[in-house]
Amino acid sequence: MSELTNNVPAAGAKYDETQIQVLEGLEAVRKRPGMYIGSTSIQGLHHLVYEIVDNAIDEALAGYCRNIYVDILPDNVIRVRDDGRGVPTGIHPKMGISTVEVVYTILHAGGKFGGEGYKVSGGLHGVGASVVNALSQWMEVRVHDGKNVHYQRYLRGKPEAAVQIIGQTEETGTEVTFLADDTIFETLEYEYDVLLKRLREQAFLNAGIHIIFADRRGETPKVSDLQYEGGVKTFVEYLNQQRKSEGLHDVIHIAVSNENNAAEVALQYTDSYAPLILSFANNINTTEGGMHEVGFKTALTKVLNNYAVAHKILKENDAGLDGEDVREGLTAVISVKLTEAQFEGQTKTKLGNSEMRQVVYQMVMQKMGDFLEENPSVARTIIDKSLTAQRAREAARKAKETIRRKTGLESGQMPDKLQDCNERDASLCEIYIVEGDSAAGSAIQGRDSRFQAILAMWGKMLNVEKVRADKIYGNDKLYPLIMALGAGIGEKFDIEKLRDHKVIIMADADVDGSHIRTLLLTFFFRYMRPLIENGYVYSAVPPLYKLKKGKQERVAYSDEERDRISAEMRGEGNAKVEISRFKGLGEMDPHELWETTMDPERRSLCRITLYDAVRADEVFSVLMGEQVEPRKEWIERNAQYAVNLDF
Ligand code: TSJ
Repeated sequence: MSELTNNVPAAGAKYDETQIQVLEGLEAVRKRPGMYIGSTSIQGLHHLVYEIVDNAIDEALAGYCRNIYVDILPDNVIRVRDDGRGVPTGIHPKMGISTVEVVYTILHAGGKFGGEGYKVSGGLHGVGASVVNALSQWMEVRVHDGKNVHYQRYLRGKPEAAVQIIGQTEETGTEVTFLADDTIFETLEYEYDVLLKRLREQAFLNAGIHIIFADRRGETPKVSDLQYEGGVKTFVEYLNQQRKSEGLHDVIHIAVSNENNAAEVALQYTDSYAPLILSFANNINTTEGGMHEVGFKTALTKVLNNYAVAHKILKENDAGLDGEDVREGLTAVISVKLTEAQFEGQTKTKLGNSEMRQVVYQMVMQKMGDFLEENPSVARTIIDKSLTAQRAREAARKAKETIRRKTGLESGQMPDKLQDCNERDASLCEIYIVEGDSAAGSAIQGRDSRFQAILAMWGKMLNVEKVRADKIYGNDKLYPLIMALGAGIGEKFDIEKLRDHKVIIMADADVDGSHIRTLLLTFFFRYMRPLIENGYVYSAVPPLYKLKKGKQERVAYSDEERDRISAEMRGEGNAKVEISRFKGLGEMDPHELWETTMDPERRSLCRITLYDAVRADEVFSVLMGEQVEPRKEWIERNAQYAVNLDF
């Protein structure tokens, strides 16, 4: 009772019941936060923001709110504000206390008191404001109802006092401010780019919504103004711009809706080869796909085959276009909204409602069919692209066969460019992928050949985003790499056969080095994804500076470290320290390279993991823009001297 003595119960008996519910609810959430927000990692932390913002988006979808302000304040305090109706401030009929307090303290209270209309947004777990409150050191809510400002503050979910009027106002809206609980979360440091990606997605999916997102932690605020009248159509244009693909026609947009559900698709074929299909159900990114995606893919294949046959582009006896053919270079966004969405799958991001397969299928058959008839030149462009893909698929199959026979892709013969190591237990082996012949030369001489293999790469690496699979197998850069790793590629990739459990990319710390790293990572992501998922890919961290004082020599991996070491070396006597910059790996002698970059006792390595493997799935090319980046995780020694590798 003690914490709540400030409250004035509106109806005594009810208040007691409510209190018990509150305390039990809070305890459950704080005891097992993962059950409510997935995890207590940075992803869980970001979920707190999504949960709150989703409430404001619901208000916007209900037609009562135009602007949503999201701010990261200094010390990682989050503030979300909308100009909607404001959470109702009256006494809740069932609970007997202010509805505001009900929303923020009772588990699953969100939405239940709301009126008609279906609630379509809702975070991954859709748990509501009370969960965020329970997981916050403190939270404050201010509701403007056009007359009064109602205020309540909570500590770890418990109200400090009853809802109070703290001022007058002519505006309406809800403002929530909170500081996540550092005894629950691994980190409180929000990543602006990650939040931005999700907020932008919401702005695309809910055309016209205006989200103003600002990071006010640093000296100069970073502000993004997100509003897209074109909705998913603009989303597709944005994706293509991000993945540097040229659209072959204007974006096609189709939509249907009835009282129970709504579906829309925007799509555009591009000059790229990989497909990029993003699907959403109730604004949640369904990375595992589901019924809406199945309906889309089935219908797209069928409607294009129907068109090709009807217009005699395909003859009766010709092989039909298959799914892969009609998706080559396609960028599409599928968005469905429905009541009672069922989310399935490992990460609960697969839509299970089977009625949505039919809804999307019917829509695509009908509306895409009509579109093709009305736009014969676009239809021709799409069919031609698919036919080319079909021929390439056939050619790729043959190429793979030939190369397999010619080069013994399955024979285990090692390429010339590989200097192998002696050890054969993969868990103890490392392979350095080294750019440039002189750097490779130093690496070969400097390495510990018992467990370190060196693969030399030279010249321009293939950008696998820009070619079809058949070009990969015979490529003179990739083929030795595939052979050296020994695990095959694509669907046949077998992590059990991998020959080295540390695959270390060693490239210069400059723009060219960064480019090579990006190309290699793109290749790994597209064709050897388990390599990244298992955490086997690393980036070597060469030093940036050499410091000399007489006979004494040291190296530094960052500007800060350079300054610190230089001060140390100078010592009391202010002796002269010569500082020089390493120009590149190529100019290091073997011994130097070993000591600074390859010796497990002294080097640093940066492990490449996907920041969020699930979300990254189909969007690596977008990722490789500057959206969500693979997490840079510093391991082994020197963890504190993080150098910006600029992926
Ligand atoms: F998450 C949250 F609850 F903390 C929260 C809610 C956070 C933010 C930033 C905004 C909101 C919110 C809730 N904005 N607008 C609303 N609207 C209502 O709660 C509301 C208002 C009136 C009526 C009605 O039927 O009259 C119904 C609802 C759901």
